[in-house]
Amino acid sequence: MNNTVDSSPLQRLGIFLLGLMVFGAFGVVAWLGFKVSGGDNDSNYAKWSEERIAKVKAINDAQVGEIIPTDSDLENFAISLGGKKPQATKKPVPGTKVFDEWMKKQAADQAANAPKNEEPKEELVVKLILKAVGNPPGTMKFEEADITAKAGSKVMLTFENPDVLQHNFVLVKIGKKEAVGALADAMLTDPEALKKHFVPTSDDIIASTKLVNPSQSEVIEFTIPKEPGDYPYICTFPGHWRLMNGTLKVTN
Ligand SMILES: [Cu+2]
Repeated sequence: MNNTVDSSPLQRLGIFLLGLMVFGAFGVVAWLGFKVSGGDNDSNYAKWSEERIAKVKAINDAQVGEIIPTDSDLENFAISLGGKKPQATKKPVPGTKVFDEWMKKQAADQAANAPKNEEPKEELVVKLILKAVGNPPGTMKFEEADITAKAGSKVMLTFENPDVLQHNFVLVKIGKKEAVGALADAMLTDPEALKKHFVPTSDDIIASTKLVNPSQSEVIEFTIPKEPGDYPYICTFPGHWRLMNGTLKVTN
């Protein structure tokens, strides 16, 4: 039996090329379709995302300042409207005129009942505690080598003196420890020194306590400087400041 159709190599090549063309044509059509439709390319995705975000934003913006009514709120309002009562249900349906009126009425009521501009609240007072070292007695040091406070804040500082000597707390401007310390030492010869609680008269002093007796304490209130930095504090009893000093770290 020899009924097979024999084809020449040229015919086979022709069929092969035809197949290749059909395959390629499908590919081109698919690619074109993808391009024309926009496909899932990045620019389209970004555009669609922007549109979605804009829609959500519009919905959110429309709701700002509005109140979400409860079911009973809506029902009571519908009943109060009497003749305008919606027929199908007693509840105003969101999106209807009645519902919008209800929302407006609630917003107006809320605005009318809103508290008037309140008095500005009292500034926050931060409490700080500073102690003289009491053990061993006569150490002439502050227990805290540094304390921290926020620039411009109001502080209530408690200075405790458990020592056997008298001490005070004097806060001075940045870099003025030595200058004020020298004035403190000079008070040894000042007949008014005790009256002044051994606090020198100087523009470099920001805040100070009186001379605090052993086992006593004093509370002072003052405002922390607005400029951040390291503000020294010292005890201005003559001779103490060289040992008895610390740093108030003023931060933003
Ligand atoms: Cu002292």
